[in-house]
Amino acid sequence: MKIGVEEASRMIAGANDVLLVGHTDPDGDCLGSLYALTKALKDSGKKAVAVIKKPLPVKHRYLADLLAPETKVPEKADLIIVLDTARTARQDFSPEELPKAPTLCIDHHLGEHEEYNDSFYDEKCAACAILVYRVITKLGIEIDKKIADALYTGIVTDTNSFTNQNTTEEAFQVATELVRFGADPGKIAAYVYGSLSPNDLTALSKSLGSLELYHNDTVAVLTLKKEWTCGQDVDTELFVNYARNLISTELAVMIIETDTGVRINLRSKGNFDARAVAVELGGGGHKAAAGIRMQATIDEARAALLKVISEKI
Ligand SMILES: [Mn+2]
Repeated sequence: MKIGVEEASRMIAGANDVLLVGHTDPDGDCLGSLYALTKALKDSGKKAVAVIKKPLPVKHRYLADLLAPETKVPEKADLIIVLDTARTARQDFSPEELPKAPTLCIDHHLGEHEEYNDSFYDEKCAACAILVYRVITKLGIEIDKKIADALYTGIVTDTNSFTNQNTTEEAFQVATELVRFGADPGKIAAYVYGSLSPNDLTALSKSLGSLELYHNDTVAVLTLKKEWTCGQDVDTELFVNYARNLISTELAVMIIETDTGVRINLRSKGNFDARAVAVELGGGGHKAAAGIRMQATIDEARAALLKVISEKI
């Protein structure tokens, strides 16, 4: 059921022992939202624990004091808060791995929120961090510098520095408020965009060499093979933007080979519905930015994607 900020805040105010969980492969918005709400609830005197499965990416290590990878999930909670996803299948910890407790979803994706009894969602909102900002403000909890930095991280990453189609007046307004509360845009940008390793750049250069263009150059596809990553974790989050930034591109596709198949990032300049393509292949997201995971080879994934794109273009 869709609920508003008042009801979401009432649910949180009535709980003393809160467990917070994000989505798999958490991004800056997910991690910033998790960090900010956990710290705000702790500051207000509640027990609040955020659980993540994998270590924080290097670029978000400034959030490490509250977000350490958990191997053991607490056995009890009064309330579970799921952040930045519309689907239980996308949760970093599945419902089966979590204690039984009322669950509140706070999210900004288009999707099947009916899986959650209580969902505070707004798909027009640029970042989940903005919804978390509304909740913290409603609860009357002070936003200190650390919470401000975390929420600002969510907005700046999900809007790609205020350049994506989802960048709204509200995104600027809340970002301005957060800077007033102490968020440091220069420092956050230095971490988020300036933490690449030489291996990341080597992988990027190989990936750029894989560029393929379809449909009169309006569909740009990049791939990243595992053998190009030298066995290391590569920060691929921004690779897809190089394909999007081609003048002719309407839809950019990044296919990344993983241990279990492929991960696919889709970015649209606005005319093409990236989410519609993702949903056909079991993924989800937004009109301008969507993602899919498939148990497939790069060649199989490319063929499946091009088939769906041909039907929709
Ligand atoms: Mn988000």
